[in-house]
Amino acid sequence: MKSRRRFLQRSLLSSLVLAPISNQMAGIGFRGNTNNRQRISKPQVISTWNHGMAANDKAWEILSANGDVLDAVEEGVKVTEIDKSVFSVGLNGVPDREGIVTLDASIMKGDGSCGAVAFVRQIKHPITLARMVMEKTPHVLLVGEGARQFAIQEGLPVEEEVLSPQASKGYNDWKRNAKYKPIINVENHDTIGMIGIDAAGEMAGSCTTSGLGYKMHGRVGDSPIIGAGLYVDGEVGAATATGLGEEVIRICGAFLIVELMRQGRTPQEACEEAVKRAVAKSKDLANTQIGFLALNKEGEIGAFSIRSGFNYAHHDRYKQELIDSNSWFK
Ligand code: SD4
Repeated sequence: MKSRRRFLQRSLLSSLVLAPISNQMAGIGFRGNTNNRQRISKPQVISTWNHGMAANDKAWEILSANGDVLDAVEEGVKVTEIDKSVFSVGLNGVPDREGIVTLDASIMKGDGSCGAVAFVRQIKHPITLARMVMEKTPHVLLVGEGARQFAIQEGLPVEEEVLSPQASKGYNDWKRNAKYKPIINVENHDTIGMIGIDAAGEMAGSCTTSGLGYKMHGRVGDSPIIGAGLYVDGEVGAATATGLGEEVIRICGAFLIVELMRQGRTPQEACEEAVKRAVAKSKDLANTQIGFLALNKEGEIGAFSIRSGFNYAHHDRYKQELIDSNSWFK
């Protein structure tokens, strides 16, 4: 029965793939008003910020070859985790106020399977560790030394704890200027959150970050909290977040967006409503940025942020592009 359904879905997909360009130009496969026309197609992958472009390229290699969407969202963000030019994801990231890089990551499938790690040190690919928590343990979230030990037990490489030259310079400057006080919302809003859908409509998401720069040691943000930084429900859609994690956790951001979509909102409407909620509940609005991305099971996307400047990478079979999100404050 399931394979028949898949076959029918695939057949429908092939007919869309083969639809002549004139049909596409005429609007077939598009939805939305003329200012916000969206191509509705599968597979698709979206991810936060411009480092999402390279991550999407990797994910697309897998999706376009009919690979597993979970592999796509894991392999995609692994590119960012080891990108030496990214200072907000992976071991190259900005440290906490003790000068230590601690990482958070989560991964989730449309059937509700999920895994996460938080406050973990020395692990090159926290997203892979999060997937191992999901697939090899009865748990959802491992933190700190326990997560690191699990990684060692599973044979994941453990890296030496050395700050990159840029991170080290930034840390020393910060110590001089911030006088070692914890500060909220140092500009470091560059978590990668990725959501993918395959040709058959299966969905998965991933989220990985070094978290807020110069955070207090032990601080964990939204990214590894299922329902805050990431949520996927294959019956409805998926959402991910970037920005000040405390404010995202307060409103269960990603879960809220998925539930709003379940109630009939489009991904765009759901992201806008979640931002509205965050703005209303914010403890420090003047210093807060949050960006949300959403994708529903039909393949429609949404994005919205509190302030301008948030962008995201979108890859479908037509092209890859970097898109500026609309925002609450213009
Ligand atoms: C956190 N959401 O730890 C993350 C920070 C970030 O883009 O950079 N988001 O709160």
